[in-house]
Amino acid sequence: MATTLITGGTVVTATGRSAADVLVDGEVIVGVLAPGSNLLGSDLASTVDTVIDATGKYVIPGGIDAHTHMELPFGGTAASDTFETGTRAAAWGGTTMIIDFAVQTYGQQVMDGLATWHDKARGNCAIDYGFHQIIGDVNADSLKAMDGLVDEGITSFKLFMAYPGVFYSDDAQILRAMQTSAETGLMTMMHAENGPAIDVLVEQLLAQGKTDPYYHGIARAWQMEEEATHRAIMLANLTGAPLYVVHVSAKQAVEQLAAARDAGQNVFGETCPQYLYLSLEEQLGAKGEQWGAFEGAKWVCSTPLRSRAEGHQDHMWQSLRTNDIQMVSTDHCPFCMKDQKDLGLGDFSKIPNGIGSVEHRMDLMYQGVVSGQISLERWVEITSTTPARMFGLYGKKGVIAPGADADIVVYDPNGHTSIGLDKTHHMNMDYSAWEGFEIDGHVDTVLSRGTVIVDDNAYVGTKGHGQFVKRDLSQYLI
Ligand code: DUC
Ligand code: ZN
Ligand code: ZN
Repeated sequence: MATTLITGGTVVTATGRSAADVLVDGEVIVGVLAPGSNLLGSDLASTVDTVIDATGKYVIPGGIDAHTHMELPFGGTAASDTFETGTRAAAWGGTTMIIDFAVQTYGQQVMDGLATWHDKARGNCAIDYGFHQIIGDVNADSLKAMDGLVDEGITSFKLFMAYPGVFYSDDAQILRAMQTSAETGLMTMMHAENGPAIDVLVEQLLAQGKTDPYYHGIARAWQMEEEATHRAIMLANLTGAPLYVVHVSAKQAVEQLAAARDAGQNVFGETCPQYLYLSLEEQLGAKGEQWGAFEGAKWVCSTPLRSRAEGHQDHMWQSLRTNDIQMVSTDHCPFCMKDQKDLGLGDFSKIPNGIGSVEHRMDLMYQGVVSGQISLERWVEITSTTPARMFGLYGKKGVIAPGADADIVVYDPNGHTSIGLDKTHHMNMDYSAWEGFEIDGHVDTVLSRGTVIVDDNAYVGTKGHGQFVKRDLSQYLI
């Protein structure tokens, strides 16, 4: 088995940083050594197969993006990244594991939906992957099938309080699914927006001729997110289900989560880079040369980008510092402008919802370290360690420690990354939602289970290297 020594770097974990060398044997980390240690011989560097010089750089556990939608059929089209293109782009950006959402559609058996997702991913991924299970049709069969998910290594499922007629679950269905969650230990993940009420607002806005992407953000008002978040928390409280609210964007929703957490409830929240950096005014309301006011379609996602004037973005950064929000995923759900987003020209409700970010999450969050929003250790925590703990991967993933998979990123704080379509862009999209963002850092080297897959601005990985990872129950419960 090949041995690798990553030497001279600063190992950063969720709890601290230290000068240390990392020894990898095959696919796993076998030692984190004080620099110059003679324990394993006087010149370890000459006895290993490969030495990676990380002098002046950070050595961190690979990113875990716990919320992606590769190839998701949605909005009359399908997310434009396949497992092959999406996981390769993730690798470029220092993410070494994704957890994607397998889908049970209405009328389908849960295990058939899961099998479809295995077929999409198997043999195609550059990095390791797991699945959450979307339950799009809560009924007696699917509730029974949920019992078997843990054995499949699927320890979380997602329900939608939005998208009536597509993925929507009503309160009775949510209650039943949460009862199963409480019994089995499965984490309930919730898309918390009041879909039926949003649909009324959409209809009214369109009838008034308000058809531009900007109105997507008006229809999906923060009250819709706060109300649904509160309702989900109450149903979880009643049933005892652990609850994880996905893509939180409204500060009022955070307050609901914080109050429940303060009261001791197992309630968690994730946000995404778009809710930290982008806004209703600047992006959804954008006007461009090519697309006019339809430019904003590039950033149509749900939950929507929120008003900067209302202070949601600042509040979200603060929530990351205070742990009222525990982690950052992308909700990577890319669509091209041409032939996909443009389905919604003249009707914002027909714009496929989603933004592509899987490639840039680690960089975008590192920029939060540079700008003083979060600490270096918190960066590692919210992008890798907590996702691992939240979704039953910790020990194997999310940490630099003996016995862990050698999913490692060498990150250069003196490097630079310019994000843009003609610069750093490996996602299968015809635009970048992050065009023009400049990052004061750079992903230099990425190892996935001991194999170098990105090195010195080159992808050297292989399709099919990534393996399905069975997950344990959450390790983050209080
Ligand atoms: N939100 C999105 O923006 N895209 C996919 C599904 C979702 O909930
Ligand atoms: Zn969602
Ligand atoms: Zn999603």
